[in-house]
Amino acid sequence: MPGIKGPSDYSQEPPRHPCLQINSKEPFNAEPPRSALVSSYVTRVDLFYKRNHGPIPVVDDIERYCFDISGLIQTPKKLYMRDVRMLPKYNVTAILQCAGNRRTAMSKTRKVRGVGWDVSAIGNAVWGGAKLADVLELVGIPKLTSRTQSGGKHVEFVSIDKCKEENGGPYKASIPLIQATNPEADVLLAYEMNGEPLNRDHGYPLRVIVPGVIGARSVKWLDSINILAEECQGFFMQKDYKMFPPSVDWDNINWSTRRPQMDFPVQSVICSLEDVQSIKPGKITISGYAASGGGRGIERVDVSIDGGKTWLEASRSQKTGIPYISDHESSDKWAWVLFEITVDIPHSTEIVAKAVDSAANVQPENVQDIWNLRADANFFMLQNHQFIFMLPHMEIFFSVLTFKFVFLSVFFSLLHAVFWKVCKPPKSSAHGPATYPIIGCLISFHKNRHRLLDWYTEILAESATNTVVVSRLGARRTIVTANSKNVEYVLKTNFNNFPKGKPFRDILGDFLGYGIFNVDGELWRMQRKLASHVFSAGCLREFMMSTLKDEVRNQLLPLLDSLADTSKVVDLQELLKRFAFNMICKVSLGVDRCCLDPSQPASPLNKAFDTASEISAKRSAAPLFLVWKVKKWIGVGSEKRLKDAVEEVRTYVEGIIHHKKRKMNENREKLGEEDLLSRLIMAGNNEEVIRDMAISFIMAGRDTTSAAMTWLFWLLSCHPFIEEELVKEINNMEKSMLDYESLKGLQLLKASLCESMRLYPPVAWDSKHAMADDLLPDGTPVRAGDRVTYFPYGMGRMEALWGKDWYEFRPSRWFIEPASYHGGSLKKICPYKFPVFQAGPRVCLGKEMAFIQMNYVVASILRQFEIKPVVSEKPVFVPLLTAHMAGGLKVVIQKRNDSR
Ligand SMILES: Nc1nc2c(c(=O)[nH]1)N[C@H]1C(S)=C(S)[C@@H](COP(=O)(O)O)O[C@H]1N2
Ligand SMILES: [Mo]
Repeated sequence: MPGIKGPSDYSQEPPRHPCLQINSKEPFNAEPPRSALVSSYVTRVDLFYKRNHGPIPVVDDIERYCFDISGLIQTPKKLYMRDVRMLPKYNVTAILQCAGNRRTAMSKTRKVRGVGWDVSAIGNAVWGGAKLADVLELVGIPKLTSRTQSGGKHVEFVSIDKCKEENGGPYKASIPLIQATNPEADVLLAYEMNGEPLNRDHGYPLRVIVPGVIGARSVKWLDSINILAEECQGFFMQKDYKMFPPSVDWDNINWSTRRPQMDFPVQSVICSLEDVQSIKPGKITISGYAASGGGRGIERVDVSIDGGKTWLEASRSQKTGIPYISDHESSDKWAWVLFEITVDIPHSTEIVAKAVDSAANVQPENVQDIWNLRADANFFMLQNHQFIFMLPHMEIFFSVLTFKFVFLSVFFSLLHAVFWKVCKPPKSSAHGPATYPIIGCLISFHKNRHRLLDWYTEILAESATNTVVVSRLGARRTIVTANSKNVEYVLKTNFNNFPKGKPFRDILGDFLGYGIFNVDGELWRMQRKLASHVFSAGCLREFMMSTLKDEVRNQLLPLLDSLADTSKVVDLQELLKRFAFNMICKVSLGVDRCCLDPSQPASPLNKAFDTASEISAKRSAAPLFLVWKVKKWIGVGSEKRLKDAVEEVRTYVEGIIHHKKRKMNENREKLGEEDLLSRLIMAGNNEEVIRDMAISFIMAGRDTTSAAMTWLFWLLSCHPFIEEELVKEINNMEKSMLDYESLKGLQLLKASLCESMRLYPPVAWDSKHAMADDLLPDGTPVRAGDRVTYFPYGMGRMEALWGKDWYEFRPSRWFIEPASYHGGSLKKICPYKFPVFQAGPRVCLGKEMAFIQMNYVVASILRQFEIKPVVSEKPVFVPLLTAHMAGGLKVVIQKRNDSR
């Protein structure tokens, strides 16, 4: 058609709002955050979901733009925009909703295909345009015609965009003629959306709006209208957007047995609780939308705060000032209804909403019952389940522990295996069920057993989606991934399906008890809430800052001074480890240090921690899990020593708790204790939980930061230029005293630390265990019980994520403008691309503190001292206990000449 064309590539896409969550980039499919839906009755255009199957058409001359109406009619006609505008203009408030809305939730039950959508592939808009019934009168079809004289019964709308599904042809769809010619059905040829001309994404210059019917029939960028005897034979009418019973799957599907889907079913979605982190027990307001198809009103919305046992009715509304009455002429029949209810919620609960429409259709209770192959209009099937955790998300410190055990168990179960197959998805994993050819075998595994991390990194890099599936006869299937989309899915999007799982609880339970690292579900939520509350208190940061200053000034620097005087060789890693141990003991228990000097013996508590963690780690290293179980049962060998060490740690911590409690009782008025333990006690927790939490904190804070700093010092010794720049940055600081504010200015230092953790992450691997069958975003199927391991070490080394020079230590890659180190700003790096602090609900709570501590320590050392490693070979990264440097880092320390 003149005036408009459909491009064959994506070089001319319009600008879009950055808040949209992109489900597919080309073609562009995106939806807004849930909160955007309930924030207004009419959805903003820029936040309205966008659903495309090809590149967005381009109008080059609106004057010449026209469309044909032809087919089984007497007088075919060409219509221009001015002809359409001449007809009476109607404004119809109607939702547009994709049949794929909520497809993602659906796919959690069984595998479905298509672009994934959360709950926001829906919007409510005021559409302005001519009624199709009036337009069809122009070609001689009277109102309320079900069949033209020449046998036309359907109205087909054809667009101009080029769609893959139509083999490069245009998108098209049809509706029955009787609906098209019924003025009451309000089918529009719309040129306005919310009072503005349509924008390109939504069909400029002219689109069809079929109210009450799935969005797929509302064809955008109208190019022609055909009157047909049969419904449209296009892909989206015949091979898509149909519903099938659960017995049908992709192998036995017969598309012609079902009618194309038209009206959508009744449904409701809770939108207000998107940020579950901010929810606290007590009064909360639950709000969302409810809608039904075919112009049916919403009779009721029921909300349950006990998982469906009892129900409360929510209030419904549309336009302000007008009470909503379903199916009344004062309400917008094609629009959605917003609902709201304020409830008092207990600690943790499951909140569910369900809607009933004016035809008494009720949203079904269960996904499984009504699962359908394409998961179209899956809102049929889903009540809006939302699990509300009361806890802000984030794990304390690095998830060191998990990592160790995961790694060990993966490593050694691999090592002792007899049969191997390491499989990876085929490079071309476009569509259809992926097959997994065998690529690895016993031999290559054995050849690589000394460099397992790098070997994994290599096979992940070779895989098209940076994901491999490792399976071994009789053992748990393990999916190892370095794909940030997958990582986001496991750590956040479908968090509830990926708990740590029992395998870890078993191994670590004796040591960590019910500590936060070692539990899932309710127990975890409770502790997480408590911990994040404690961590977010501003005074804890102050306490940690003053402790840090004190420890550096009075312990670390004097020790380095004396070491510089003697030029003795010391293990910097051990020194930094002890420093970190002292810090964490002070901050979490409020007790004093042990000796920093590596040549002096460590404190008994430090030693007991070492023993307990080492033996726990070795458990998973045992060739057979049974070995340690048996040993434990009869209480011999390493298991005996573990028991003793755990006993010692526990007795010690319990002693501190008792002492604290006594002191707190003695002077009740002075409750302002600053350390974590005091806060836990004040929060009134069970003593065992307090003890286990404190032990978990210490474990986490113990030797993660020290490993990161050790690697940084080594990397700097290989890159003297960067060290020089760093020293400049530190000396350029306005104040000579380092404090919280000035630390934030040390951008190059922060970038260098990130860069060191990218290459040598303190947590090299971490795993979760799937509760139910699932599908990762890259198409890898997950079965219930599978282990899913994300791999920060490999991720830091993926060309796909960091470019060809990933192997280089180059802090400038963290800057927005790499050329200007000093004063430049750092890029925001997606946490799922760089998950060294984990990410999502269990993200490390101590992340900020870890950075403050590392910045402060490194800056304090660098400004006064030079660290000279005494060996020059490349150190070895051992990810077993913590990701430390094998054998430590032996250095001599010298005073820096230009130090202030
Ligand atoms: N020409 C054309 N029309 C189309 C589509 C398309 O890809 N091309 N997608 C359809 C689908 S599946 C939906 S859900 C709606 C989405 O409309 P929106 O992008 O304006 O929200 O448009 C429909 N009309
Ligand atoms: Mo759609």
